[in-house]
Amino acid sequence: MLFWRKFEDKLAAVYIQQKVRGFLHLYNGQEAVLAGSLHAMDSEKDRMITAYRNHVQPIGMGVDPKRVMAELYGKGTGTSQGLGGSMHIFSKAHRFYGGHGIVGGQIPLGAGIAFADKYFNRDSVTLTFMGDGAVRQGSLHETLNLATLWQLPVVFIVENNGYAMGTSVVRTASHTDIYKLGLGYEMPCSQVEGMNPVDVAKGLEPAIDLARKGGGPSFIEIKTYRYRGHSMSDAQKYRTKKEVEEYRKIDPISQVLEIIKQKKYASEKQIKEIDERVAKRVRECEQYAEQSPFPEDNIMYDVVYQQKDYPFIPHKIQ
Ligand SMILES: Cc1ncc(C[n+]2csc(CCOP(=O)(O)OP(=O)(O)O)c2C)c(N)n1
Ligand SMILES: [Mg+2]
Repeated sequence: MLFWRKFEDKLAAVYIQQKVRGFLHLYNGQEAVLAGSLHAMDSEKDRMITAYRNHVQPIGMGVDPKRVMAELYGKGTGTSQGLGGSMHIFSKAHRFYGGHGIVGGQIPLGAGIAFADKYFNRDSVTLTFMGDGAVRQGSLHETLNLATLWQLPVVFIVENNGYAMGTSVVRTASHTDIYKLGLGYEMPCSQVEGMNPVDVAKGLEPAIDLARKGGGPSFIEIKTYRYRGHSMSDAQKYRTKKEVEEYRKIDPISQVLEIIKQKKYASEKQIKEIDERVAKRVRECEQYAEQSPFPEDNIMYDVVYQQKDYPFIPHKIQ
């Protein structure tokens, strides 16, 4: 979690220097959701799909963080050869399916991936993440209906961080217990505290087990919080500094550090070494991204069209 936090702090810094362009949505504060999920899932076979707040999930799934940083820099060594950018990290090899900028767009795709697993008799489970804003999209309801009907091996996970851009959940929902949306589809559903990875793991394990055993989908709401703005261009007029400070008091990294110290899982010296190792790895990612070349212009013709004789291909830049 510390590495993810520092990795994204670095992204914020290089974004201000305009080395990373476009939008940048950071995950700071929500790390326990990912840490708990990774613990609960089977790292050998399960899959993950999420929205655009997607820099650290692929790292958690095993993608080399250098390649993630290079992708954000738009460099040819990035996960999508620099053509995806911040919102579209993807690695089929690591079973991480993006990275989606259309709010709620990943929800039916997550069910589709689960459909393929069921169809081919594979016992993988797909964790399909979405925000509290995404649950107001019609596609959620179409997907929940079919996922239950077909008993797909998928867990729908709502990361309720309280806001969709600048709009709070209370301003857009007639009821704020988002997990209850699952009741309408007779799907197991529950609400989980999301600032501690242990709570998250315990909340997700039964749902993942059920999906793997053929028991169909679940709908889990995880209560979390983001410290930074929606994206880097957010003046955050919709919330108070005090509110952010209150959540920082239950910061997932501090909570875990406290347990490590109390239970003497690591000495002060070892903790310091971890801090140094994290800082070094982040520096290595930055250097790699800085030193990598931009992709060749022509690559856009090679990556868009599968069909080899597509009419545009002869127009390749000479
Ligand atoms: C279909 C669609 N509508 C609107 C937007 C603009 N938009 C981008 S992010 C966002 C808010 C989504 O909030 P939430 O689902 O809670 O995710 P969070 O950013 O909190 O992680 C909106 C409305 C979009 N990208 N796609
Ligand atoms: Mg949100």
